Amino acid sequence: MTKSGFIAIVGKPNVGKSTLLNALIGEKIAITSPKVQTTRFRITGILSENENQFVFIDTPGMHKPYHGLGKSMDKSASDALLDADLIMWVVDQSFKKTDELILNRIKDSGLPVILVINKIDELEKKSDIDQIIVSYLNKHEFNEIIPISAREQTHLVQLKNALSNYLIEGPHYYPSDYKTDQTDESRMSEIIRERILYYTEQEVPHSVAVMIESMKINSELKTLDVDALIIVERDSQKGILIGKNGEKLKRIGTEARKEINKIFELKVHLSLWVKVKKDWRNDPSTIARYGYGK
Ligand SMILES: Nc1nc2c(ncn2[C@@H]2O[C@H](COP(=O)(O)OP(=O)(O)O)[C@@H](O)[C@H]2O)c(=O)[nH]1
Ligand SMILES: [Mg+2]
Repeated sequence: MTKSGFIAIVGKPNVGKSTLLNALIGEKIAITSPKVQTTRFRITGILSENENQFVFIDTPGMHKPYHGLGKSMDKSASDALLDADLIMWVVDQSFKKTDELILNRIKDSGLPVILVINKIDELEKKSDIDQIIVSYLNKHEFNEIIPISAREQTHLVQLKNALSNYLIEGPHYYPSDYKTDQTDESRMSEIIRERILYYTEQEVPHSVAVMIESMKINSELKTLDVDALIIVERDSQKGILIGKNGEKLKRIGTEARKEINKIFELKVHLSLWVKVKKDWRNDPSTIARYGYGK
């Protein structure tokens, strides 16, 4: 009998939700970075193993939003709970007052919750893990509590076994070789954005949107020609992105292309363009157009 389930991955920004998704699927499905609020919309990663199909929903971190984009990010995180069969709450430290927002939402959902303590590779002693566990124990009746390291891929088998107990008998939702419901355009623009996050600081990473303007197969050269548009909020940010003699933008383009080539079978030619669109993060139509409003 086959089993499947939608598993919402929730947690604060930066606890390692997207890293965990990629580790579980074994491919870069969602981009990751040390900067908060890297993930802007929900991303599905699908893992089919024998009779089990896990449909993971990676979400932007749940947080109190300050601008239009933040509101849409927080909403997509809480909406993910509506479609889920079970919740994986990822944390990387002891319970804090700021965890109450998430705690209340998972309680309201009434769904089974697996608490995942991530980044145990950073802890020095086993008793540090116990201390974190204890701080959550009286907050909720968790169905399971599992310490892992997404980065080092420790205890992921235990985690999958635990999750499989909460899958629901029935047909699989997706073909078994299907890994994500993201479009190719979305995966490419996210990879470009990941490189931008890596090379920029402060406001710039948060002010950037990337859109694939065109994709054309060049049958002579057997390449895929991709034009991508990078949108920023201010002229000064455009200058920072392009860099001296265009060097930074060139580096971003080269590294993004290499990553894209790993995923897609065709060799990619990538052209990047930068445009200023003032205050786009507060403009609902722009947020929707860049795919963050869904
Ligand atoms: N040491 C350590 N770092 C991790 C682990 N998992 C994720 N990280 C790092 O935490 C940061 C945030 O990760 P990300 O997956 O983008 O977090 P998200 O915002 O929750 O999706 C990145 O720098 C990751 O490399 C882990 O198991 N151990
Ligand atoms: Mg993320």
